[in-house]
Amino acid sequence: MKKILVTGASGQIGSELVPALRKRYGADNVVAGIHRQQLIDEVSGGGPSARVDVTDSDQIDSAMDLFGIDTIFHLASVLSAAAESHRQAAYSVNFTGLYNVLESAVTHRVSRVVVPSSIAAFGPETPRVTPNDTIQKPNTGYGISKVFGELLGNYYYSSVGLDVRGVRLPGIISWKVEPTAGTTDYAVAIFYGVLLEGSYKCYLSADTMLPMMYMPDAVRALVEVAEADSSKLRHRADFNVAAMSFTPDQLAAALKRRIPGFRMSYEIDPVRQAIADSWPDELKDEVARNEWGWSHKYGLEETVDDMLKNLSLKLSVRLGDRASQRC
Ligand code: VAH
Repeated sequence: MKKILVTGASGQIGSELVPALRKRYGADNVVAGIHRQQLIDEVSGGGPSARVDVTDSDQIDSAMDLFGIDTIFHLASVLSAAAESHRQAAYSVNFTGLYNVLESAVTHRVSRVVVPSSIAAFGPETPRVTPNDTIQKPNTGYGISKVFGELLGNYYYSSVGLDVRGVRLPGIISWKVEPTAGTTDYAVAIFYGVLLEGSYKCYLSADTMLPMMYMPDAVRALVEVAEADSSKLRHRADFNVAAMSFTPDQLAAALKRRIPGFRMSYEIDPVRQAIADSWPDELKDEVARNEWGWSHKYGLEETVDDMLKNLSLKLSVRLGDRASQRC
């Protein structure tokens, strides 16, 4: 892995994966691929970037040629809720965009492609506590695109000879860049609500159990699966990785233990509630632990403490002031 391209580098995960890869592989060796959104300063000022609209194979090829890319982390995607209301855009990015990236990788003899999947790759018939290899049948456009990505990634490995890997990520919690139009985003927005308003109105029901992961663990999972010894992998683009599972009510309780005056309320969004209800409660990740040594480091308590510490600094909110406030 000498010259890396990250597509979707302006997104929630890309904004933190790029700096982590630059620290590990050298700032000049990691190209931030962007389409519409702007890069955060840390990414735009920290190394090379390129316009990469994954629906335009010529733009991908140009970036590959210009920088001599040998590894791709393909993060560009239209997320779950947005994909339900913008089907054509989601198809272009999530299906055609993936195909374009894989074909360009073959043409340019790329050594490795990492394509993240998601808990969205599972559906209502999947066991709630979800093993690595089980029935999928997602009922969302985004989830179908994730199964497509897993199957196409495995096909390009087994039949085309391209080394494709991927992990099924839970909902990701982070403080640097807010997620866009996902279903698990409440688990990030709630922290802005607790610090700025002292309250949060949640669009998922209080008992909606979902697998979640703190960003440092997610970035490490993507880097470690990319660096894993190929000879030890029996799976490719379809590894469950887990860290924690919780409900909005459990997250609210953890926040109230730290900020007693915090008020949680609920106004259900039926679209995102239906999406969340189709997803697993918990992922079993012993396959990733056995094949490439995955292990998470952040549980709910560590995540809440680190989020409050960093987000209060980002928002210039004195955490002590919030914590001392009563109802
Ligand atoms: C979403 N945050 O909500 C993304 C993610 C597992 C969920 O794919 O769509």
